[in-house]
This record gives sequence, C-alpha cells and structure tokens, in this order.
Amino acid sequence: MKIILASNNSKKIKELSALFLPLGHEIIPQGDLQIPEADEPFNTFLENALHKARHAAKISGLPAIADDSGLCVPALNGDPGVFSSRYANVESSNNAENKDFLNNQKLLENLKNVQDRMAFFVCVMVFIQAEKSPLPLISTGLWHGKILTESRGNNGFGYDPIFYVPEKNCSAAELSAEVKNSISHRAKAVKNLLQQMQELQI
Ligand code: ITT
Repeated sequence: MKIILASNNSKKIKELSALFLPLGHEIIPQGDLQIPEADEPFNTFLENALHKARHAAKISGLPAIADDSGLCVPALNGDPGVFSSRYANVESSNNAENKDFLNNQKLLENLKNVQDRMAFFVCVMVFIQAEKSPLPLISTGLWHGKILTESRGNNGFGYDPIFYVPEKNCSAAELSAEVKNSISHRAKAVKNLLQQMQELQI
C-alpha cells in the first residue's frame, strides 16, 4: 500500500520514515507528489493533524498519515503549543534552522525569570484510509522534560537544543537519532498507531 506522509518538515519526515519502517508500506512524503502544505488553522493538535491528513488524502486519492506536534510549557499557559513552529512569527520563507533558532530564543527570553521550567512535547498522529474516512485512527504521545537556560547539542530539530531529557541527563539535541526515536513523543504516538493499524489489519 502507498501512504502519503502529510508533512513538509524534512527532519520530522526523516524521524517518521524510520519509525514507520516496521509497517512495511510505502510511505511517500507529500512534497514528492507536489502536494502543497496545508494551513493549520485550529486550536487543537488533533484538529490540525486531521486537517493535514485530509488535505493530503483529498489531493492524492491515497491513505494519509499526519502529525501535529509541539512543545507545551505549563508556566506559560501551555505556550508555544499548537503555535510551536510559528512562535517567533518568522516568515515561512525563512530557512528552517533560522526559524528554529528564533523560536528557541523567544522561549528562553519568555522564561528568563521563570522558576518552573517543566515542559512536555506533544505529538498527535492521525491515519485515514481516505479523505472522508469515518474512522480516523488517532494516537497521542507525550515526552516530559525541562527547558534549559541555553542551547546544547546539534542533532534533531525545533526545540531539541533547549529541551532537557531527565532520563538521559542531556538535551534532546545531544541524543542520537536512534535514541531520540526510541523515547520521543513521536515514537510513542507511532507505536500506538501501529498497534491500531495492526488490529485492523492495515
Ligand atoms: P508539518 O506541519 O509540515 O509536519 P511543522 O514543522 O509545521 O511541519 P508542526 O505543525 O507539527 O510541524 O509543528 C511542530 C513544531 O513543534 C516544530 O516545527 C518544532 O518547532 C516543534 N517540535 C515538534 N516536534 C519536535 C521535536 O521532536 N523536537 C523539537 N521540536 C519539535
């Protein structure tokens, strides 16, 4: 089976491609079929993920997987949350590394005098057989940690350099791709989604 991966984030696509290897289906990033990026107009991860998957399934006529993810900081009332990729209001034409850097700077600035630095990543993942599928499969993964006071490490993407991972005593950007993919929010969401797909013999 061919399944469209409704993401335009190349580093996220790399993580997901590795995580979906056990599925045994062909996972095709939407960019390979010139499917344009969907907007993300909603206030919940779930609605945005479903919207991205439906957009890709509608254009391609194929089943689709999408994730909407982000970093939530309870001391900031859950920000950056669903706005994680757009936190610093950077033009989408800006390169991904620069956007990540500015998002991280803004978060560090907003937490400058804040004691409670607890944070968690969220990944809500959706699989649909078709645009109008009556039974979207949905899974959620969380990854708990803390926000550091400065960047550490060069791996990963997004907020990884400032996300401290207690169980590994380092930042997420200091983890290898393999280790991150064994403990992250995205890893947990994929694991659960794969179980649901297996149950339905997809
Ligand atoms: P697509 O919608 O095309 O998949 P995106 O980057 O816009 O790409 P999201 O809307 O799901 O994806 O936003 C997720 C943002 O949350 C992402 O840009 C990062 O800033 C942050 N994020 C999500 N997962 C992350 C991770 O594993 N490590 C670091 N930051 C992450």
